[in-house]
Amino acid sequence: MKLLNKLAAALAVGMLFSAAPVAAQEVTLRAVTAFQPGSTVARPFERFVEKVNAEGKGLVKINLIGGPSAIPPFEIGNAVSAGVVDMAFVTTAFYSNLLPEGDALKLSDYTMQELRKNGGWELINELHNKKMNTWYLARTGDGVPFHLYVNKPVTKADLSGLTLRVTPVYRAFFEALNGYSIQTPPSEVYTTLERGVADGYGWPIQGILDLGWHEVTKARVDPGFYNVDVNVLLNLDKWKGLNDDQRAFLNKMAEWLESINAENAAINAEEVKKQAAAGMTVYTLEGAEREKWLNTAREAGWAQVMKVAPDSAPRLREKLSKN
Ligand code: 173
Repeated sequence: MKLLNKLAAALAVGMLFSAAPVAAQEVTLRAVTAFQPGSTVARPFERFVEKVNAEGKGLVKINLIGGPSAIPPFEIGNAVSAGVVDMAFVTTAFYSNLLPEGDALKLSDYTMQELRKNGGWELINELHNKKMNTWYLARTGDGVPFHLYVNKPVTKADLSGLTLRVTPVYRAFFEALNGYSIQTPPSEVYTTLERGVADGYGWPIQGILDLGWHEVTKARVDPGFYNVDVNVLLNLDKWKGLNDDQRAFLNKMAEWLESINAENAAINAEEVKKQAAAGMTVYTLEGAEREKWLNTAREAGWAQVMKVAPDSAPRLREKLSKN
């Protein structure tokens, strides 16, 4: 009898284990990207999705449901925050309504690898957790500067008389140099330039040609400024609902995604060549004008973070900035 009881108990336990959700059950994450599918800015995330789906079989699958035509770029932060999607590839400039101090990421003087060691990532992630219910999984765009592109000459660190298409990335900087700014999503840049509604726009060094914008752009202003941040965010409840293996796997994939930021220097150099080959010229600011350009970019950027997020700005500057 005792033996039978033991056997029954063992069987029950066995059944319990086999009936319980198996640790290795695959989760499917619905993802959106804020950038034109196939374009240079979107590619790192697309490669990430391919890698996760190839190596995560039985564990994690990403279903990329679309780009900016699925969810407008400035809505993507809300969508991932509310769990309408599980994962988003989006820049902080598109979710400044939820996390105004996200502006500080472009001002970072450290690589993501350094920020993961010096506590910078913890602070960034904590702000994403608390203020927008997301987990900050990874950042691309490290080592990619932004530039001003123009159809009128810029020979000094002075943008008086120019109307410039912006997002929150560039607004404070261009306005500090007396430029007049209008905000549009990337999808409206071409027509804004074609119709002469703007004399120029901000954009990273990468991606001008695949968007066809060289057709409506005469020149680029050098030097570039800031560092692009395009981030992989997960809805925080979704992240917490994953098991340890799934989280560990995604962290490993995130580390890979950030490691390919090292490719950016070579991609940037190629883009410079492509722009020249397409007939775009360059206005290069030098000496005191260059200094003023870069100092204004940095100081106007931090002043803006201080204005919109006085609580977190000093902590962010301490962790992210070398000066
Ligand atoms: O739309 C933009 O100019 C912008 O803010 C941005 C940010 C990161 C990458 C590409 C564009």
